[in-house]
Amino acid sequence: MTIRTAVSDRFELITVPRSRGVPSFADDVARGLNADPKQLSSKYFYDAVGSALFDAITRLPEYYLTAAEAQVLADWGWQMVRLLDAPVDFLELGSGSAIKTRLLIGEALRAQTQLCYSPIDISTEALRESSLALVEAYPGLRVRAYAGDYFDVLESHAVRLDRKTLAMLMGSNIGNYEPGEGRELLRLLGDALRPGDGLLLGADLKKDRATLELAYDDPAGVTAAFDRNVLARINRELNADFDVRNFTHVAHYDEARGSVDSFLEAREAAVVTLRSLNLQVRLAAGERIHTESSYKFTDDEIVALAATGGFAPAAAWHDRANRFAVHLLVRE
Ligand code: AVI
Repeated sequence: MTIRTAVSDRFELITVPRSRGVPSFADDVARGLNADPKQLSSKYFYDAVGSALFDAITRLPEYYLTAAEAQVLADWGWQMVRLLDAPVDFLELGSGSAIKTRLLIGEALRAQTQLCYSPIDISTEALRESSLALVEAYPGLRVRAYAGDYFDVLESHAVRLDRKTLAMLMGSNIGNYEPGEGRELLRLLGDALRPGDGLLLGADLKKDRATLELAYDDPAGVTAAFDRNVLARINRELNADFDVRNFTHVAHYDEARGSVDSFLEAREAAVVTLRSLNLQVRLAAGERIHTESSYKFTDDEIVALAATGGFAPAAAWHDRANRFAVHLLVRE
């Protein structure tokens, strides 16, 4: 059952609950720490502290992805919103970084007088904050926001699209899904759209190991703090006693899989108690917990992935240093 709230006359918030059978944070953590090798899902990075640390990451010179994508949008956004023929509405997976979303909204409102923007985000608070700021900034904008997990929202068929739609999956978010999950997400997105609708897909390009590993292990230690925060979150929410300082952040580019993998490596052997889960976990010295995969792509791989959702390539743009790609794909 979805819950609709009219926050203002131009901002409606639709809450989509978790579907049954989806594991909770506690179940996922228990399963991941009992697994061999140990793992924690990167989706749990983003509590309030983790989101603030990720924000700081996007401003680091080593984490070039955000600036590179912003440059592509600044250079080519005018073309992106016009290639589908106005008027369009936007559907974004993610509540949108202020700068990038505003760039495209601004461009669209130069080409048409009205725009409906539908962000989907797990965080109701992030949605509320960014949506209120957007309707205030743009008189021609209406926001219909969906609070929930991308998969739950798309599977619930709660998304209402009245006009031709340009969907957006930006910021290399697709890179955090294992390939099978990424294909499933694109299939669901393809199902939600109609033939002729578009998808802007922002993905990081394959490149040399040194650049990639530095982007995910900055010398100032912000990414290390971001990674370790997941253990602090487990301590806070599941009454556990990880000694966070015993874990070193490791980023390794696995060239065969095309993924930068992040791990937390125990310096010394440890026994951790998770009281809420009634669970004890043993780690050997040097043992790693896998915390994130960040996949990198070639242009051909992006096109092949999008094809699984029924999308055909229409146009693609790179930043001036060829580090990051934004593809426009059209639902067939
Ligand atoms: C959100 N996501 C696309 C980021 C990435 O590049 O995989 C998360 C991140 N992890 C470490 N640094 C940034």
